[in-house]
Amino acid sequence: MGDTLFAKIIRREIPADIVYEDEDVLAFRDIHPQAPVHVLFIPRQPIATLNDAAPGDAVLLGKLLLAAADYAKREGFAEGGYRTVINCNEHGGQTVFHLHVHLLAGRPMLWPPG
Ligand code: D5M
Repeated sequence: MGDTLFAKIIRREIPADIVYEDEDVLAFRDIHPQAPVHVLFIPRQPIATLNDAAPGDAVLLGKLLLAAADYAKREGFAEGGYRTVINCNEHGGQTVFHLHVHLLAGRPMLWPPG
């Protein structure tokens, strides 16, 4: 359990372009960017999907979102806007089963998403 691609990035077993980290959260650039800015925010603690998050993970989930918003402010695109996404399971388009928040920015986003 927990031995996904992202667990390997946390353990520095595979390289990643890490842009932020603290005791709970790691953030790195998506290898297949869907926008000029595409960063993934992941908890160090492995949670497979949003379905697997428990009430005790509430603070951790909040930290992921706050880390994304702080990054947007630091990088200067918060006012212009951005999108955060958590894909869950097959219909959500999830491919890596270590919960992650996508932060996308640098172009106008369409709605509804595909
Ligand atoms: O998003 C999983 C995302 O993970 C997808 O946008 C590609 C990205 N990805 C896959 N492998 C890597 C590595 N090695 N580095 C950085 N980003 C990666 P999902 O929501 O599960 O579809």
